Amino acid sequence: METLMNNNTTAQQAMDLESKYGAHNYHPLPVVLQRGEGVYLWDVDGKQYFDFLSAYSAVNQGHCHPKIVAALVEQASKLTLTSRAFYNDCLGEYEKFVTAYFGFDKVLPMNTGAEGVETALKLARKWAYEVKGVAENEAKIVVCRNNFHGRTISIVSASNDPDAKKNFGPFTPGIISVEYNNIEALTAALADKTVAAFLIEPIQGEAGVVVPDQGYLKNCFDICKKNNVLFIADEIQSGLGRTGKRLACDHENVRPDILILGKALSGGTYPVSAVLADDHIMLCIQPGQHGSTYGGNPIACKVSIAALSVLRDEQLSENSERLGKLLLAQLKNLQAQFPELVKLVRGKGLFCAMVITQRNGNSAWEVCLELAKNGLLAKPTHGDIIRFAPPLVINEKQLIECVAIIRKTLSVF
Ligand code: IF1
Repeated sequence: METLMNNNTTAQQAMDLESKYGAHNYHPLPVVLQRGEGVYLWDVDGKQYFDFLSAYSAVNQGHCHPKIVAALVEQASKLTLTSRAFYNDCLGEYEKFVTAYFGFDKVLPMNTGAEGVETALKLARKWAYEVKGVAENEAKIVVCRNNFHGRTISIVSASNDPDAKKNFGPFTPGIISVEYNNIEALTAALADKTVAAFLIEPIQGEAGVVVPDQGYLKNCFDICKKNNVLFIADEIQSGLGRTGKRLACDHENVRPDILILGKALSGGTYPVSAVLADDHIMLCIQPGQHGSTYGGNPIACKVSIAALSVLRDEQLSENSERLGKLLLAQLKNLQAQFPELVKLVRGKGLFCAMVITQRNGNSAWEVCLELAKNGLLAKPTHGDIIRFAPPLVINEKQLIECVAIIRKTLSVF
């Protein structure tokens, strides 16, 4: 594959090594990154880029945020891992901090997003049997079509994406899928008394930043309450300032029964995820029934406190809300300017997407290659969608520069 910068052997070597020795489970853009700071990335040739993917919203606080890195380094030289067989002097402090931050009684710390989702599903099932009174092995989970919640077998069992799913069966039973943004479909599904929980991305990320109608989340929550069903929000991607509020659920004043966080919970420095719930749910899980070697380790705890402090102290949700409006307005201008090429733009906060008119089957990929040449990194999804999600530390001047890059790029197609 040709690199963006010609005649450079370092970049080509790095890509060749991955291709030869790594599993082929990804198809990256041909850019080999070496360094990051704030909204910027640099490749091995020293070329500078704006990052408009933010590692799928894990680096909301910007690359290598000095306060988060300092927390990581300080704790790494002191104590890294004890396992949960013993207490450590960081976990309780973190648990108090994160539960106060989001307003829940308890937290269960894990590492990756998928583990967070699995934890929430296990918790919901346990609650269904022990509190709601569902008959053994009968509990159901309702999910939305076109969801993305991760890649474990149970989670892909809830997917309808053929790539995510095909030939990974047999699948976990007890999952019902309903159309997203369709309140009647959810109402019908929840008539089943064996439903434990409804799992939802408040804004669907992988589906292409699909924003549901105003009021949909609140309606879903109310229907869940009416039917004694837990409302589980997967805010792994939509949370932590990305959509212009602390959580995407905050836009409709919905407080989920179970909240799943990941990605930016560590500002991109360490795998940290968390499941938050109140006691009447969380205490359904007792010692020995769930856990993880690394979950709640001292580094993760210190890093997460730093990452959440940065979000709050630097008012990144507010910046995302303000600049998100500007970005969406500018993208709408571009749509008006290039109506043949840009089919649709949408988004909330600094979580935006552009739908490209398909001409040769992969035009979003071609646009992303050209964007990269012009110094902006974004990732195509579903062949025709480009997400625009810069770190939330971006400022107005930088954002305007980025819009100019996008305009210049679109003009050559
Ligand atoms: C990959 C997508 C983004 C997520 C939500 C759970 C997880 C994710 C809402 C799992 C992960 C990632 C994973 C990444 C691609 C990416 C992604 F395009 F696939 F959908 F961000 F848009 N819930 N999303 O978005 O978290 O276990 O990965 O920590 O390469 O698979 P994880």
